[in-house]
Amino acid sequence: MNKVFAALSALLFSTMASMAQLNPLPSNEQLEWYDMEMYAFIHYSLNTYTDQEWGFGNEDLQLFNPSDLDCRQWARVCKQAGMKGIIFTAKHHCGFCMWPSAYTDYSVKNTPWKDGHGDVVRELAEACREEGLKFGFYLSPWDRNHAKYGTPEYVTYFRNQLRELLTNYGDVFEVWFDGANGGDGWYGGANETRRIDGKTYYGWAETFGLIRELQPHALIWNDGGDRADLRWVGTEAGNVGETNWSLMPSTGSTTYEMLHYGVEDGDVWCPGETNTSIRPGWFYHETENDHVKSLSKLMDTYYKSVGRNSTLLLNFPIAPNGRIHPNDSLRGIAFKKMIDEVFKDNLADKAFITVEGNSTVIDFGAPTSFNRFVAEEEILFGQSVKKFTLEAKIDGEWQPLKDELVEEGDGLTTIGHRRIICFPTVRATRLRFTINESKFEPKIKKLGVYLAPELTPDIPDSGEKKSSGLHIYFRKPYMMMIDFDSEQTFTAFRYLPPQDTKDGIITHYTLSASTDYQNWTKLASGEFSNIVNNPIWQTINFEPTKAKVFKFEADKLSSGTRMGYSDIEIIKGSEIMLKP
Ligand code: FUL
Repeated sequence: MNKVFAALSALLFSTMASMAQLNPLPSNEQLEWYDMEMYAFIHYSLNTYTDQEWGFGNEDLQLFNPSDLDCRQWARVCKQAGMKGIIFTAKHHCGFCMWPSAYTDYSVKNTPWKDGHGDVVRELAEACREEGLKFGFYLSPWDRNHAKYGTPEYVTYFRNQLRELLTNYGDVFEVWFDGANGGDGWYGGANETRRIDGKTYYGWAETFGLIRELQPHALIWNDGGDRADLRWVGTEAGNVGETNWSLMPSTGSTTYEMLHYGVEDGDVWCPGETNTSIRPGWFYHETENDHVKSLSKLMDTYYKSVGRNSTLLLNFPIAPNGRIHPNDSLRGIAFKKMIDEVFKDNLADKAFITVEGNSTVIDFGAPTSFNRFVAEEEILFGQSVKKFTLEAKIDGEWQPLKDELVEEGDGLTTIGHRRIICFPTVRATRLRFTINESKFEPKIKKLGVYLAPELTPDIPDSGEKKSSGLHIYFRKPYMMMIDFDSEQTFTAFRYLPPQDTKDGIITHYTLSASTDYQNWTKLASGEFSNIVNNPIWQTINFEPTKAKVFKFEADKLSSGTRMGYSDIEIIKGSEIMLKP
């Protein structure tokens, strides 16, 4: 071995060893996981055929008979959308198993699909291997079908299923245990409510042990109990905190703040994975075909996940025919193209770079336009940076830049694996990046400066709607929730009904708001007159109200069973909308 190299490696090892005592470090699997950047969730189950998000556990097995199920199509679409792996709902809360489990009758083996000889998990694992994607699965701990749910016998059943999935389908990169646990369900006909303690009931230490033994390289995502390898970020809206530490305390309960921002002095490396769906729901609903997230929204999600020291787990639901709907696949592919477009040309590569103390100056030599900045820490040594600043030299003056995607402060705090800062386009000769505060000597691996194209509705496949920027989800088919990152003041709510069908048009409504998801204030209720014959924008004005979440309920529909919408807008501030 080259002498200099040997000396350097020895130094590196001793530095790493001494730092390991001070700060926790990521595992090799976690390092590889960051590099995946984006991977897909796939939600598919009996729910797909009952138009539900959560099945009760007694849904008819005869419903599962897709005409055209094609896991290769899923894998191809995901790959083209830039996804490096797929996590599949092998079993959702309804308990229906997408593989022929030996431990239950409630699985594909008793459906008409392939006369009971099919195995979706196998077909998908094989398709992933063929496309060079990693494979992982979601196994819901909560099982609304199982008669013994809530007793120790169920935990044995759960682990038996885990063993099947970990041993029969090749390498698994991630195992996902949903945090939704216990509540009402069919439970073998008992039809009752069962509560369990998600922290203790499943015996996580032993359950994790099984995974470590059978798939030592698999990462465990867990939100219900013992700290695993990856954490939830506290929301399904598609964003993690702009300050995002990859550390957590190894024991104890977690709060939203801990999940969303990580914990600076945590004693274990447990990075946040940002999960969200490409449409409002996790499962497919025909009424959502026009509500696939726009390119702007997906880019915003990318910046607020991959650009904030996290990864993006983006869900693609499967349609009843057994394929990803073209609206989702086209948007997913357009998303990947846009990411490539934004990051194709690193302006820093052609610039002259100097380091002056804690500052790095990127000198472009001539006025240059840019609107994105990227910094990466060498996290092999831990996560260090606590605060930095960015300045652009415009017309001979240093001007401070801030992250335009944050609501408070400048957003220039932690870096970690990758931090992307977005700001309006500036034309500057130089860019100065200064680290003001860090936990220990920081090591920056990469800097980047880019000029992203502006996203406008006229970009093909952009899918822009006013509701694109909102986080909308359904509690029930007639109850829409819209939540915001922070509490804000609002003055009006606007609803554009479906434009090409009368199904789902809301004729009578109730609108409520809350700051804590518990105490609700009714803002308005009433009738949208003549909405069926003239389906135009409807405006509900109300007194300026502080809210974090809105609940929009359909008290009556013109026809159909699920509320529909073409667009939604919520007006902030004191501006009053005029009734159309
Ligand atoms: C949630 C579940 O309850 C949803 O149905 C979905 O699977 C999502 C990814 O996690 O907690």
